[in-house]
Amino acid sequence: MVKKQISIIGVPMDLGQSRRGVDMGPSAIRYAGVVERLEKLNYEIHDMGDIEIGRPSKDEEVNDGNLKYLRAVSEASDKLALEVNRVIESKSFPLIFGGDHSIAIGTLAGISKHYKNLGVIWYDAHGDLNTSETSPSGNIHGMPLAVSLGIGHPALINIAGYSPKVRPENIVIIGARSLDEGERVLIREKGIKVYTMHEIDRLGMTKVMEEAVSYLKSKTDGVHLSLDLDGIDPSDAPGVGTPVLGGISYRESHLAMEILEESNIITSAEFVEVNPILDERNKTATVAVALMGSLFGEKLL
Ligand code: EXY
Ligand code: MN
Ligand code: MN
Ligand code: MN
Repeated sequence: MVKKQISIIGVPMDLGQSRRGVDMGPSAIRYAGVVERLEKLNYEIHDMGDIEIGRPSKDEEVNDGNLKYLRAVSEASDKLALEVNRVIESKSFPLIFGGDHSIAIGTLAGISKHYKNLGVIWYDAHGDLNTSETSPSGNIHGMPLAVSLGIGHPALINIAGYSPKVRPENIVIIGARSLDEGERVLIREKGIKVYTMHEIDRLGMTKVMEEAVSYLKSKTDGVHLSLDLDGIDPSDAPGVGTPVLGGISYRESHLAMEILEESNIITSAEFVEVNPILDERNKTATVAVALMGSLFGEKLL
């Protein structure tokens, strides 16, 4: 039997936000035993190592309007898109480790051209739908979903030479509990499907995930899971740069991954925002790896 292939790409990116340390996320996730865990599930794992990220000087921080480290983020996105593209061409499943969430710009640029109708599940406390005009911080990690819709600076939206990467009706956001005003406007304007913590509490995670799967399944030919560890409650995932109280529990997240695994719709995934400097004994990376276990089919019995 040919083993299913997974290719890991690490992206030690910390320039999309203001708290150093998230560049060590890929190491922390590897240290938490991801390769061994997935090998046990009978996958053949190719660890492609890390993308090289430029180290710009501090004065490059604000170099284009309200977009911190625009050039460095754009260059890294280009590199990541090329690498992800290569992985898909080799018929392997791309599994990307962040780094901050700005890396999703490059991930989606590498993935989307391989699908007619890519779906995206954005598991996150935030919408990541800001632009330089609406962002309160200038941090690009608050913008990648808008960028992927084709809204934002040309140096970000045109990575890999095409835009947009995803249609608004193919996106489901899960776990939102911190949205800026501009993001709310965009969600309404574009009709993006959002399950906030309110819906998760009210309907339960089973119903939320079943609805999300059936919403995407019929109209997409591939679905990317972009999982920001800050979607999970800070009591379970403390090692993130922008924690928000009242999040999804560890158990609910396992259930969500199990339902995704059963649905068989996920064709690529990334786990981002793990910051070992802010963590408690690598707890957040360990949570990330445990969730990957469920996503790839781990069963107790
Ligand atoms: N909405 C805020 C901003 O744009 O600055 C916070 C964004 C945090 C983004 C995190 C990674 O998901
Ligand atoms: Mn995010
Ligand atoms: Mn977030
Ligand atoms: Mn379970």
